[in-house]
Amino acid sequence: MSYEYITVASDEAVGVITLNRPKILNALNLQLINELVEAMEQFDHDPSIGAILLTGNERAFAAGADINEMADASAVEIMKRDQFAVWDRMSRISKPIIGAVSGFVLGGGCELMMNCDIVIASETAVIGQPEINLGVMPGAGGTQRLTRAVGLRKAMEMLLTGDSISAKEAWQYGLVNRVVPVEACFSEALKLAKRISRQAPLAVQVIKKTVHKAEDLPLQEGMDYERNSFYLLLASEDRKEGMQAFLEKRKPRFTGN
Ligand code: CO8
Repeated sequence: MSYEYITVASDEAVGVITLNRPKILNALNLQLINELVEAMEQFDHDPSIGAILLTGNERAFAAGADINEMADASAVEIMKRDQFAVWDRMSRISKPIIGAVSGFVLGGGCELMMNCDIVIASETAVIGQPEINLGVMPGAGGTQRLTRAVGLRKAMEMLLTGDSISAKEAWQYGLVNRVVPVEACFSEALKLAKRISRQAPLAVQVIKKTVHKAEDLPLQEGMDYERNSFYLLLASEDRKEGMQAFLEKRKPRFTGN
């Protein structure tokens, strides 16, 4: 499969996707998002891949939705495009997505970052939801995921002013996991993705799904979900292998069964 606006590669068991529209700061047009989700789904179905790494370039992870594509479209046209349906597919990817973000992470770019499960940010990252400056608002989760991540007051300030925050501030608010020098961003994220890709695949996917349930479910329902997931993993071959390997003082050989 060849893509125009992304590049795709693999490194050991990590599927690497790089946004590739550098001239306009990786602005997210419909085709790019479609390509991105297609590539993610391919990695998700590929048993040789254990984690997905999503990145941009040093100047921009992504500076938001492609404003050229939206500027003249009517509300009805945009509604009929149903462009957010493809974003919903992204949130159903079962393997962990690690983001490596530098430079501009704005609007739809910030929403894309928030679709990642773990984020390594460069010291240069500038993160925000500036849609209000265009007279609009986020449409791919910016009001919901940002509020869950940083809390109501900080989200309200960012969304109503359109002001960006630095990587360090994003880290203080728990919006990114780690801040590293720009030259180390990709390699740190890759190292982490490789570590996770070597874990028991079923456990990785079930843990990801169960953690996301914490965003939606009341505590007791989440606990019940967790317990059922726990019992499910007890039935796996990898559980036998993991525990046997511990007892035999050797490294486990997980197969994903
Ligand atoms: N869309 C289209 N083109 C863009 C975008 C964008 N979001 N951002 C930058 N560009 C283009 C510029 O027009 C410019 O093109 P050209 O060279 O042809 O003039 C090129 O990228 C370089 O940009 P600048 O010259 O402006 O570079 P600066 O370093 O001076 O400024 C900024 C960088 C601050 C990032 C500035 O470009 C900017 O403010 N960009 C817009 C940021 C923004 O408002 N993002 C939010 C967009 S709306 C949105 O994301 C809604 C989300 C809804 C859901 C998502 C659905 C997909």
